[in-house]
Amino acid sequence: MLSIAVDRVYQVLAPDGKLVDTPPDLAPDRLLAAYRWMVFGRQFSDRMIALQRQGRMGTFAPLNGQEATAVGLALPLAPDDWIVASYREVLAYMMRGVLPLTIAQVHRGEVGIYPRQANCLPYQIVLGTQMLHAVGVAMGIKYERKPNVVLGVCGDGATSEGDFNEALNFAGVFKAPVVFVVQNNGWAISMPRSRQTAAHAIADRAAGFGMPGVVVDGNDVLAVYKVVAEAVARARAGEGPTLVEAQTYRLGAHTTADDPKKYRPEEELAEWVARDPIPRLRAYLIGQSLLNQAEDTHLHDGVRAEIQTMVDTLEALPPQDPLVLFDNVFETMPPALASQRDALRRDLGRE
Ligand SMILES: Cc1ncc(C[n+]2csc(CCOP(=O)(O)OP(=O)(O)O)c2C)c(N)n1
Ligand SMILES: [Mg+2]
Repeated sequence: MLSIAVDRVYQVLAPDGKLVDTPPDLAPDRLLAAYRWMVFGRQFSDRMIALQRQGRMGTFAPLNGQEATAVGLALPLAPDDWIVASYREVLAYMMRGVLPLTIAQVHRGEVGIYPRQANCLPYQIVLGTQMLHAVGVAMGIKYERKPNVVLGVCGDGATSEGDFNEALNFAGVFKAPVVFVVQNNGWAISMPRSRQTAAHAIADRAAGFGMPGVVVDGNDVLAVYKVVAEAVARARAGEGPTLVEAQTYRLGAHTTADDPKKYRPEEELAEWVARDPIPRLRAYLIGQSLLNQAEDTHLHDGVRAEIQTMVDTLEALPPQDPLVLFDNVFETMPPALASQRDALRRDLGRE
């Protein structure tokens, strides 16, 4: 079993940044890097929303408010571990080496290629499917007797999909080296968490799959790190999967095509603004003398400049050749797809 109790929401940092439990053994440079990634995620998300509003970007799913979960789950992984996730976790993918430019390209409707060494499968939009892929990768690792672990990540809504349940059941039976993380942000578009399961907590469902379940404060990056690190160590030691429920909240809309004011109470948002993960970690870092105001301003400016360079690069790219759509899917293209590609080529006037 895990050392962390299941019957409460595990926390290391209170919302004011004060310690309520032992912090993880993370060197100052890693703590600062985690903070910078969280700031990066917030600014990236804000910029993507602004670009979409200006007609310069396609639909985007903001991650504002969920930065601590994305960063906390990626932080304990070894380079050869894997993350198999969904549209809300692009920040975790960037930490693995997927370029923000690539993520932006994908959201503009282009084909984006992840570096092989990032060990991320293309993020899924078909809810819950990625949990099966995660278990598949984990079983491959097990057969090959490699020492690696897979993180499968989905939202609270995805837990109602058959795929989620099949994935956890199979992983439990075969002790796949996988950690399941549910980003419970309280909502699946306009559907509240209470409609996904009658269980008290999503993590309580772990018992039915024969694995431990933990509830963690998803707005506390140190707590997410500790819980995921322990679950990863279990999986690596051959002890099987764990279900981690990270309780968080999306401060913004489901996507740029949604208006949460139509279905979410204003007071709920205010409650979660007070638990914002970024000021929480900043208060801790300042309290530990690892960051001061001038350094924080400098860090924010550096992130802003990096994102501006990314946008400039993106907008200077030549239009992508539509035929790229057919590449990178099959090692040997099946005849049906080849004939579709040829038809498009003819339509484009390129005999
Ligand atoms: C199988 C499937 N059904 C429905 C949808 C439409 N859809 C897209 S996002 C979403 C809500 C997902 O909620 P949740 O799993 O909690 O993730 P969140 O968006 O909150 O991160 C729905 C219903 C989909 N993408 N895939
Ligand atoms: Mg959700």
